[in-house]
Amino acid sequence: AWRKHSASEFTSKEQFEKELVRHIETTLARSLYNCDDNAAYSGTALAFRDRLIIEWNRTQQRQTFNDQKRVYYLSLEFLMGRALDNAMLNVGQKEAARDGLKDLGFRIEDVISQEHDAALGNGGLGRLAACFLDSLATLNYPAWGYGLRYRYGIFKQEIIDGYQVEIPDYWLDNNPWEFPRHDVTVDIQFYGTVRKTQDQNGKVQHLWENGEIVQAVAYDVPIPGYGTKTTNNLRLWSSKASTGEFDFQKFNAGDYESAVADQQRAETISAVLYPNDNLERGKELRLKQQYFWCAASLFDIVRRFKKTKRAWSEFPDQVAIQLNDTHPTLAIVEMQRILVDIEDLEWDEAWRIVTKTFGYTNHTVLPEALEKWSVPLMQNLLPRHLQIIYEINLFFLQYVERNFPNDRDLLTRVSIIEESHPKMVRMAYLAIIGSHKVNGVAELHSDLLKTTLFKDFVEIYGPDRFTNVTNGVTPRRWLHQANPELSALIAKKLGGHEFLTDLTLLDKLEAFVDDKEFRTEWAAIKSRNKVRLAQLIKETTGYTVNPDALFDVQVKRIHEYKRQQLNIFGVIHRYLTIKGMSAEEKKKVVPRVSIFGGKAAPGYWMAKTIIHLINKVADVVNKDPDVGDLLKVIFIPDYNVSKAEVICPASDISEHISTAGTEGSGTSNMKFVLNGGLIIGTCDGANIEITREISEQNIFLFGNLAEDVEELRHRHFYGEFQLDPQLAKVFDAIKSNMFGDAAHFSALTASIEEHGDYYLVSDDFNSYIAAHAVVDQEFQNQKEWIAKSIASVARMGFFSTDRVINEYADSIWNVEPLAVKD
Ligand code: 26W
Repeated sequence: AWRKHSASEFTSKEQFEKELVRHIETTLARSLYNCDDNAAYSGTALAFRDRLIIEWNRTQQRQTFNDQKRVYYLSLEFLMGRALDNAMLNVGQKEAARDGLKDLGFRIEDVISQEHDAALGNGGLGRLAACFLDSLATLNYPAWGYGLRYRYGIFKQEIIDGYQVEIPDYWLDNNPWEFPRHDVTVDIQFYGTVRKTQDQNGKVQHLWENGEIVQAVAYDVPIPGYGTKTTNNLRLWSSKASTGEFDFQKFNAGDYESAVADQQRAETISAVLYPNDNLERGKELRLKQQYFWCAASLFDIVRRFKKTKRAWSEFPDQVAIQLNDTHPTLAIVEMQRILVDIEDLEWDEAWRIVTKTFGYTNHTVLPEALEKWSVPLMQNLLPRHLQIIYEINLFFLQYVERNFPNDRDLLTRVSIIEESHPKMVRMAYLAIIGSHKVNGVAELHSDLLKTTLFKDFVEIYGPDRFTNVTNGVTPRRWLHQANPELSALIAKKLGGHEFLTDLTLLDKLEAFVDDKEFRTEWAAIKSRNKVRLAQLIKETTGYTVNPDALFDVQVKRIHEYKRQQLNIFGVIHRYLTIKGMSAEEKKKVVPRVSIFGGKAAPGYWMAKTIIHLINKVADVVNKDPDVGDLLKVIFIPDYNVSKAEVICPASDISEHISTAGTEGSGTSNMKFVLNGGLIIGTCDGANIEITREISEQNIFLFGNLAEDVEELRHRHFYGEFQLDPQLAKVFDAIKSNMFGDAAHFSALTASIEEHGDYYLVSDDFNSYIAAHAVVDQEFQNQKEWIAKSIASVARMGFFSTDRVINEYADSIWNVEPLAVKD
């Protein structure tokens, strides 16, 4: 009954307005007469937050009462983006809010865009975690995310004189979406020593003592499902100095300065997201972050389990923990420590529980991304954990020795400890040994894991421990929210929005591929989305672009393996070609806008050089009267989730052109196709499965295959390298200082010409240029092009994270959704 009287559960414009005004006048203490977009945003957010928190509470009660197995998703990154629009759509009251805001003189789009992105992630892995949370809630799974509450998210990128400049992203001021839980804290220990003793029964015990204690404080973020009452929880930990005795002693001893320094050191743990994508640097603070977050999360999970008073053997029936890459691998060790050192279980029983509980997802095969921690570092920071790792390794190597006698090489290869100087702990191996399932994120990637990186482990454990779960994206944010017009058009044709929760229903669109009126509407929406992107380009770069030109987009983290350099060399080739044309020839050129966006890790010089080159090429090309509207080059600064929501619906083609075998999956490829853009790409990651679904007719594939890469590299190494002649012309142009001092770019050209072209830019250049020629050709037949666009969208049903989550639930977690009645 109390439910009906809940004041904040508005379902009409009038009720929403009442809530909005109440929050503006009382919570924010502002007058309606000096209320700007920002205050309107805060008021609207607070009104929706009230709703979410009511549903959040009910969901938690329901899940506790039901007492079934829960999923815990451990991720060091959650790249959430904005929350308000998502909350409005998932709760189903966006129109009430739109009308209410309009009454008060606001445009809902302006209000929504006041929100600061929650950017607690680098790229693909962090955004995947955010899409998973959306699907978990939408599908009513009892699931929590666990992460770190960084004070600074991924840096903001400015482009100054063509160079990337990093600005700290301090995002927490008046963030209405988090709830501090000052009563939910966990003390976390670092450093110290291990003392071996015996209990009354003579059993050996390990006491980890005299360490430094840091406190973890929980902050909860409600995660609403779409069209359901389920509102799950994302729990982020913030670090704080412990209020324990130890520190008070220092205060009392008058050592004020050192007490304050301790406090600062404690708060530093959750201060900043490491901005490296695919590069592990082995910094102590990063290991501290990992342990702090794993230990706090496990304490929380175990505390919740213990309330149920079940036997420990039932733990894996109540708890599934998924490791998002190796970053949370210490959770495996911490769990074993809790069971053996604190709960007094026998080693073998504890280990059975651990391995049944954990699953590990690998996202990359790049060697420089594989986590290894130095043994001395770990010895110092986590002495007991290192002992446990050695113990796990001992039992594992004994098992291997029993099954593969006298294979010393095998033992050396698979040992968790690499025998280098210093010795290193191989986190991926630890994650495999401590989990019951290991998965890759696209078919090719999972196959490569089995045949290369983890080959020995397939031998040891058999193939069943290894599986594939191809990535997806949430259609709520990446179609409905990002592209409301297309979502509405599809809903009109299919008779409702059911496709948003069953994306395979999109296949019904295929029936309309030949419907002329439908094609016209489809094309008109793409056009308007391009106009919207052109406005963003104008606002962020000052350049005016022609929305009728072919929009060619590559947005993602800047990395040599993703090959933005191939793209910009292709652009230079196009520029030189146009410069060499007669006026007659120019008339046949398809006007193009080449759009780039993405951040480089601050210490990644080659990536920064690529950004610099793109911007210098833009400077020259965009003001060259010989070229005019035939070619424009744009670098959109500070690419992030909210910009992606404008960019993805506006491409004609997008580029997913990694060296074959290097990209785990890619997920923006799915976002672009889902929004009616075609793609040019290599046979890599999920491109291969996208091709299988939408057919080869609808994608522009080029380049060498993964199976040929090793041999090509081998040949380069033995001096058989021949620079592609068209690429040579591009390099000549760069070296002629056409784009400013060539010295700036010499590392980039040399990496190809002189240092073995590891990413096969030259090998793929010719076929890349040829593929673009086909793109130009086909773009001129707009009727066919739109037909391809519609047919592709119709066949994208597979790439929803709803399908992905159901696969994890069935084949890895063994969890059921919780039925929710109204
Ligand atoms: C330790 C440094 C570090 C940081 C981040 C190493 C590795 C990472 C991530 C694994 C990088 C990442 O985001 N990988 C991407 O994950 C996506 C989601 O599965 C895939 O779609 C991308 O192909 C993959 O590059």
